[in-house]
Amino acid sequence: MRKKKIFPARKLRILIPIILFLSQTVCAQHESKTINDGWKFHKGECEAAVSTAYDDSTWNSIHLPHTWNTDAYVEKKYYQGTGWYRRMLTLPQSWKGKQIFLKLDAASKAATIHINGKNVGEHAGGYTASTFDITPFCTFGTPNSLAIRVDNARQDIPPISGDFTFFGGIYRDVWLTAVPKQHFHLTNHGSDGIFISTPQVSQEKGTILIRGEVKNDANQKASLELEHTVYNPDGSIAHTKKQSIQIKAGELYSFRTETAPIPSPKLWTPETPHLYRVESILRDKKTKTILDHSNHHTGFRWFNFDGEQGFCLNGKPYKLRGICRHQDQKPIGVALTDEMHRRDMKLMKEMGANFIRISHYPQDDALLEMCDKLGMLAWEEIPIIDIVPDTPGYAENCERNLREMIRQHYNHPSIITWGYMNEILLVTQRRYKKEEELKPVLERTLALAKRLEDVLKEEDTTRVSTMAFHGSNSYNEVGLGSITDIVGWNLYQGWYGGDLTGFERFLTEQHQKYPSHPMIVSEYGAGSDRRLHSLQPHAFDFSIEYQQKYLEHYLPVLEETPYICGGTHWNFIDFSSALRDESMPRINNKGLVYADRTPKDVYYYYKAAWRHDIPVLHIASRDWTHRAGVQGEAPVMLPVKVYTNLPEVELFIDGKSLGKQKATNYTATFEVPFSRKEHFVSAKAENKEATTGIRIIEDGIRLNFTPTPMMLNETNLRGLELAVNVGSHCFYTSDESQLTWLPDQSYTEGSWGYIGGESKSSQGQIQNTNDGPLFQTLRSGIEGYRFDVPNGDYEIEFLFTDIFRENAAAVYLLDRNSGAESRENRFSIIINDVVVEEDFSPCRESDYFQALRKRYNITNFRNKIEIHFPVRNGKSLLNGIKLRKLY
Ligand code: GCB
Ligand code: CA
Repeated sequence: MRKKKIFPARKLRILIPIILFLSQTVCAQHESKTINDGWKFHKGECEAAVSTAYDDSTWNSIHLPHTWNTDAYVEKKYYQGTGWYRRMLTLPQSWKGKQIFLKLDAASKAATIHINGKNVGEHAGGYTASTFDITPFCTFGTPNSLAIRVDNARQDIPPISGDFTFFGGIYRDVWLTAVPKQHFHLTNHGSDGIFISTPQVSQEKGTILIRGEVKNDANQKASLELEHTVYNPDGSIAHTKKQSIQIKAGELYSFRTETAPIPSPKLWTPETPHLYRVESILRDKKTKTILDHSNHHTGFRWFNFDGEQGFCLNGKPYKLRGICRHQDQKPIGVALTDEMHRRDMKLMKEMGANFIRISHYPQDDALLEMCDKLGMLAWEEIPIIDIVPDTPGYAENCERNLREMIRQHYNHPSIITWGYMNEILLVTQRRYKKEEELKPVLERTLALAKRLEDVLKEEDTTRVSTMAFHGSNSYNEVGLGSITDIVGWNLYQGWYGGDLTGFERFLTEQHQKYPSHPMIVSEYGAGSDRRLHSLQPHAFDFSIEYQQKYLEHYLPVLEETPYICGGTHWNFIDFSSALRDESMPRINNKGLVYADRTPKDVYYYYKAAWRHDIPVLHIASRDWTHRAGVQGEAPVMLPVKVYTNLPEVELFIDGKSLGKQKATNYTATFEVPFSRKEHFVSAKAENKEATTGIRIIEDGIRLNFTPTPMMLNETNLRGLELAVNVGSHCFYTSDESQLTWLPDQSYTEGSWGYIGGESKSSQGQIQNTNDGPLFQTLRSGIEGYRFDVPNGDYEIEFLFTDIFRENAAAVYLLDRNSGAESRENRFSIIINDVVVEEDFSPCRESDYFQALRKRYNITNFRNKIEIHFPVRNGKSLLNGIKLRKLY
């Protein structure tokens, strides 16, 4: 047995003071912790909650991060109003004599803090942090009541317009900090009061400039020592500097130290994100006790934007391969954990991106930390969108939010540009058509832009300024184009209007007119819905294949046009936009990944184009797992596309080779014969690897297939369920039943199809169904439908939704259906001369934009089923049809 060591009393007498001394130096420091747990929440106004005695036992128990707006996934009119958060806060006795700070990383849009019934302060701005010195309001050792009123309805705080949900709540961390009376300036616009830059930077040498302020909150002057240490990426010390300072009671002391040149610094690039650590320590001069300390990362890099050459990083041309990123995730809204933000950054990096537009507002520190660490250049902006209102206080709030963003994220080497306006003329021009009405709005827009530009340059001379414009030269005409250092263009040719080639035409024209303007394509994208697939995709059909087609057109233009600095795809994720309808109501589905972050096919297109260090091979239209086709003679030929960065691909169906193809634009497309209920499609390619020689890269997917006969006869009708997405060229697979509805076809003898009419569609949300896209397309003025089927018993189902009502879309939505005809449509339905519905009006039976399904059992004695829709008023219409053989 081991003998227990027992300290003799004499030794203890020596040890105890040492332990006490050590614990004192530790305790003396800056202590920070989250207080995310144990909150109570009440939706609605509740001024009484300020009072210490208020009984919140009926409120909901919640944890932060929290948002009250998960309703935005269901309701267009999501809750915009007030919410209250309450919590008890007991500060340890040992904190007495310290300075206590409360920091909210984000509360949207505005927060008012109350402690023990007293108003501590307010913060206006939903995307930047705010720090309050709560020392005078608190007691130690006994509970303090903390009540925070949050408001997401304020119209004097940006954003007030935009294609995304303004989620309300305290949706990022809340921190409690205790520091000795002398500390860094922790209430400096939500920053930690230290600002690091690299005034000299080249291959040969770099210097680091550390600026900041120290505050003395004591009643007597303080003699302090301030020490900065710079650590090399390998952890060794590159530089230290110490200075003595004296600060009077209650005063702020500004410091500014530049290191000696560090020779041959390791440069920060997205490929080599070398970080130098800067440690700043504040000590008591006499006792050497550490009072405050902080750590930051910085990096050595320089860059340049040029109208002709595009972007240069560390002296070399460098294409910005980027994405825009919103911060929400269905179904939790914006209350994401840090790991979720980090997960997004890893996914973008994995895809090969080197640039992110943090849009349309400042985002979580976790995201910025990852930009630095993973190597992702960044554009960050404040959310001034669509129009500048004349609301009192608005401009001041914009200015403060801009300063906050810059100070809070100043130290991140990843950030290269700050932005402050997005498509600011979009709603402006739509709302004010008359010259005299427009003029004052343009004037205040320009005035605000100039004011913010000055503020930006006052705050930060090391980065450039930017704005994002929608595709109209009017930005240049009114003078906005020349205010910022660089311009971003949000371009949607081939989506909201025009054709795909309009994209490069627009850029060429801009470049010719304004050759000195450095340009980024700050947005481009197309919506997609995994339930919709098409062999002839076109704009606004929301098919997975149109998104592919659109991006396969845009990306090469961005890559191959030297004067374009780069692009940021809109958007990395399918994000929440409560006002949007379209195929997935409440969601803008232009993501490269779905809301749950499962990659869409196009994610792999980018990955193939951008990653050269690893082989990429991906069979596309992957989530089209229930394929269907009309079969003339077996088998049905359907295209299968592969995304790859390897030179050549071989495709197999059920192990049988369909030959090899060279990839162009990172794609290879094969015509594949489908004939069975289940197929296994696989792709193989050779990758030449430096160490191991040739390695075979493979991908494979299992696909279900349902053929529908072109010619209907006795032999092929068994089990027939012929479902047609009338009015559409898209296959639609229901999420709920997995039934695939075929694209419509016009009737030919012996087969089936529509007679007459024209296809029409709407982006309006369809009620009563989760199969919206099926009902959003229809044939208007359809005369009839015909199936040349043999005699027997059948079930026929009709899908109807009247979409012919003017639908006031949100003004910022570039709606394609505005101005749609408004009418009531009434018609009869006759099946094989039997009138099954007389003077039927879909909109009267279940209102406009409501799904309606009608099913009839019939016995066919004529060797065909002939349906007619004689019109009584307006036009006939049909959104879907299904024929099932019963007996
Ligand atoms: C834009 C806006 C962005 C929208 C996007 C879209 O131009 O800047 O906020 O979400 O278009 O999808 O329409
Ligand atoms: Ca349809």
